[in-house]
Amino acid sequence: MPVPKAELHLHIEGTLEPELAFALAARNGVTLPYADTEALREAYRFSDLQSFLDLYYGLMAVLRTAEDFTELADAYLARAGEQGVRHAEIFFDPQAHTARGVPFGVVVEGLCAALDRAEERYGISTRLIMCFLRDESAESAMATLEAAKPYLGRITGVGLDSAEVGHPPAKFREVYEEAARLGLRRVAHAGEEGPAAYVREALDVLGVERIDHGLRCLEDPELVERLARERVPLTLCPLSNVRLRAIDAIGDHPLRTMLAAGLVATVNSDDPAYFGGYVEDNFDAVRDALGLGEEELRTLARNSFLAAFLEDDEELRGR
Ligand code: ES4
Ligand code: ZN
Repeated sequence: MPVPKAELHLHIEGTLEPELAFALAARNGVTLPYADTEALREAYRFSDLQSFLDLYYGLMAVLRTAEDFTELADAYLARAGEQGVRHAEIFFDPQAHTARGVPFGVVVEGLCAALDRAEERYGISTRLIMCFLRDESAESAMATLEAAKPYLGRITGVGLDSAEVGHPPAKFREVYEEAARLGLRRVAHAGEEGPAAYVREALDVLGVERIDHGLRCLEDPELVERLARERVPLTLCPLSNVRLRAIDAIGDHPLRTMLAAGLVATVNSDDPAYFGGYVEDNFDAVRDALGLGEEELRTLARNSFLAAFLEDDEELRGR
């Protein structure tokens, strides 16, 4: 039985498995530039973040209707339940859909139809976090936040994802200020491919409560000390780091060093359909490669509930 855990770094579009992609393509009359699911899987050999993002955004062409988003989310939640997930904070990329003519409301209503049944069907509580694409303009992010206003009852927070290098957190200062005024929780990807300085900037300029990835914080000992002291959770994604070549091999993952430094590390799956495994597969991979014991695995699971945007009573149930 997998240990009960919260998943805090999961892009719903990154759960699109090749079989569902082809089924949706057929249903929606979309032609994919791959002969079949096998040919598509063959293309999942990434050299860096951008090479992944190009394929990831391309494949989203098959997601068109609210039902498509419902099916996508329901398939993820079913698998997450099998992997011990009791709480999931789910990222989505509204701009990747609105840019293709799929309205914000269609995406949110589609996702929520699945999320609303998750507690009853799979025993999973859920939250939605909308991410801004950092390689798009701050104006586009602000317009997306504006488009979200009718749906804020369903959205817990904002995040920042996509191509990191050259798009520092400070570019989105005003957007995050407005998000805070609206009562939204704040997170951001930082230190995945970008430098430790981006992690610092996400904390100081955007006021984020968690850092997604944060791997490169290790290049700045003072920052590591601060993250540990302030108990800022890091949502690590070990299999993602290997597939996107942030590290050479799973055995090189610095998770052990991070735990020893007192960092509130969590283990998550990022884009499981693309990176070779869901969250328990990530736990298994680091356990086997780094020789983690029961104690460390329990700490990781406990950290996931501590780092979640849950109310106190919900957090206790999770543990
Ligand atoms: C992402 Cl692994 C990763 N990094 C940044 N942005 C993303 N969006 C989806 N997956
Ligand atoms: Zn991510």
